Amino acid sequence: YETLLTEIVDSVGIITLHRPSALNAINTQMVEELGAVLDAWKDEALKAVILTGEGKSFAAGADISQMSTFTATQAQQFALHGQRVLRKLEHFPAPTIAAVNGFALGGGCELAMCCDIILSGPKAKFGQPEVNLGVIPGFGGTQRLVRRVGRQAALELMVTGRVIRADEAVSLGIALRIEEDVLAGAKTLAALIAQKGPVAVRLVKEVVDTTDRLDTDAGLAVEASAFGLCFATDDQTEGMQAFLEKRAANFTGQ
Ligand code: CO8
Repeated sequence: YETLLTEIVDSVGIITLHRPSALNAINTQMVEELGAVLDAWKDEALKAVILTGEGKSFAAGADISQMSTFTATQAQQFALHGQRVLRKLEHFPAPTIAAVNGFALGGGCELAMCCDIILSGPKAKFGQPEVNLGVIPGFGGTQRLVRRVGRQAALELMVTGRVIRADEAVSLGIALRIEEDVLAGAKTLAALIAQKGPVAVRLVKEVVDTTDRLDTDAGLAVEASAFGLCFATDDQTEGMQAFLEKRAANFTGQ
């Protein structure tokens, strides 16, 4: 890949957005390459995926120089393409962690919000400043920001384009917490997840994702089925046996 660095360490995938000369601005090539990595990794039985940015930026938005000459149809296609790829990230089978090291603006903030957990570096900046450019969010901000922070706070950010610091992002619920060394914090979190029963970890995410828009009774029925399914796995036998024998579990993901 030219716009991404990728590696897998101890079953944890790390994707680093890598266009440092443009603060990792998201262009068509980056969207395509991100989609390709996610496709390649979805059957790899990864325990977690970390998404971060090279240098002082996570991603400073979609690439303004590329977008500046778009026709309306090209802009719509770019948004739809980005939305499809970001949906793959959102529904990736393993938990995903955005390690936001710097600017997460516009499309960069929208990209981070597709991850299950956002950890923020102390100097990170979040915002949806599209209105400064005479446009609106196009990679899901009008949907995911509203769900994360509520309609009032989301609209205030989107109609003013106000850029916020890490502490406000945490208090609003955009990011979970601030980590002094955000990539190290994300790796520690991923390693903790990786110790758990792999089938159970995936099922937790799958149930949360698939029941998100259902009413509580329908969601509870899906949860009960998935809970039952756990009892058909070696991980459940091993996890409970290990507890009873007062030893660490040795999960196989089966
Ligand atoms: N696109 C392209 N290039 C960028 C972008 C960007 N979003 N952001 C920064 N760059 C480039 C700069 O042009 C500059 O390039 P050069 O060195 O060649 O002049 C380089 O990165 C460094 O940037 P700065 O010199 O500006 O760095 P500063 O530290 O002074 O400022 C900022 C950093 C505040 C982040 C500033 O660069 C900035 O305001 N960037 C734009 C932020 C922005 O408006 N983002 C939203 C973009 S719109 C969007 O994301 C829509 C998403 C939905 C798309 C849906 C499809 C249609």
